[in-house]
Amino acid sequence: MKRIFIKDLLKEENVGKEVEILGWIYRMRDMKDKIFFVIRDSSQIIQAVVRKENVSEEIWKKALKMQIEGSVRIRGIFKKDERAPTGYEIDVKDINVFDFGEVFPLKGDESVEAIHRYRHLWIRTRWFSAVQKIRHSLLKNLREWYEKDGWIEVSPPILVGNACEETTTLFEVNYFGEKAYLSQSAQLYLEALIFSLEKVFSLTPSFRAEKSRTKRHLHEYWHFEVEAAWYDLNDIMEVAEKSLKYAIEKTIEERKSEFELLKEKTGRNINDLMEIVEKNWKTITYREAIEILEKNGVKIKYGEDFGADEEKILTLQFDVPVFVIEYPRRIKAFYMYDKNDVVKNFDLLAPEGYGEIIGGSEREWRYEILSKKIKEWNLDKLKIKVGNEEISVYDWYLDLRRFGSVPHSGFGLGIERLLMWICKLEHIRDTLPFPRLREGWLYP
Ligand code: NSS
Repeated sequence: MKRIFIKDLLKEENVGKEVEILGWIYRMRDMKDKIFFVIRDSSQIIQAVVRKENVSEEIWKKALKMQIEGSVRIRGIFKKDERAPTGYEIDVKDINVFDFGEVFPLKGDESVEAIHRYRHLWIRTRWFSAVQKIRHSLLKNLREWYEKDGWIEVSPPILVGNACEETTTLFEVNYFGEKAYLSQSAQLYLEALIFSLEKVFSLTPSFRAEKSRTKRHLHEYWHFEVEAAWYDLNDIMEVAEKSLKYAIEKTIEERKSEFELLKEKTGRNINDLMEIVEKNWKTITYREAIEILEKNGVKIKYGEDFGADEEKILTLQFDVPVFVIEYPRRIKAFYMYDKNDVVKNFDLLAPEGYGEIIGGSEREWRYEILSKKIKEWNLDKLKIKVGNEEISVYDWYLDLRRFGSVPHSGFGLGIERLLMWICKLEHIRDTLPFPRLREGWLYP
């Protein structure tokens, strides 16, 4: 008999048929002369009833010995039952046990620490599986938008010799006696690739060693980055808005039942997301953002960066994602295009209090100005040996401005930040099976 997924079994046309499923015991209830199991596979759950009078003593004994998460093949008659959790049940004729299972250590109401200890088992939780399926669809649909729009996916390195963002948040690695780092961003490499491919993107892990322990910081996260020749700030903001809207809308269509499951856990309502996708997103300047914060009683001065608290207040003023543009040049990265004392950049803040999910900018493509900025940021002092030569680690990056430089722009999207908002999660750790959160989170 061919194996069938529970999701595909749950159909009127199968009523009365003998069926066979593979799965794990999700719940069980012993009623003396019957045992109610709920079986789960990767697709759905179904009730399975073992009636003492219907099965051999051997099967009855097996059923009694089963533990939560034990693994089985079950054969029986598929029936309609409105009281069952998914509307149908299997009247069991035979059970084939792969593993009875030991007493499962998780009950479902554990503390964060207890879950961490057993995270490798906790990830079987159904709502977590729903998050992973939504993640899969979001990534697929993002890629799809860029593919349709003519972008090329490339594979930049993770082991790198220089910083893209702040040097203070690098993880150091020993590269055959040389100092190397884990990449914070593929941006500089993507910039090198636009001169031949023009529109490129990559999906890579990025690493940040910052000590902050917030609900939205990981030390390892998945970074979706895009870079395009001839694009200015407005062009690249349009790309961000269009591609996100496409990916979110399509994911909602494809993952209705996962969102249904999630709604009970996190309260995410897909109608709210659809409304956000249908509206135009907002743009404000950094200066306007400061004014909004001041009006809301926040003590902040022009020139200071926003933390999670400030971003939260800002996002609550709007019912759509908001692009904050033109930050003071001193609080942003050296590679951003100078426009007087601000840079041509944007942060995209997700609504409902979530805050930054994208950081992007038009890049400084003028050789003289970039060269000066690298000195001003003290980055010219960083050297690397290439053959017998000792050169500045940013020399190759400056070369890009010496041989056919063009205006160009790009951004980086934090996949876990996006997923956290889409799923309405409270903490970023539940976007990944094995999050790297802080010391002690290398297990499992
Ligand atoms: O530091 S960023 O704001 N920008 C860059 O790295 C650029 N070099 C990207 C580019 O233009 N190609 O990070 C971009 C995004 C940010 O908006 C967050 O969504 C995410 O990366 N991000 C993080 N997610 C989770 N945890 C941490 N620690 C984190 N840091 C950034």
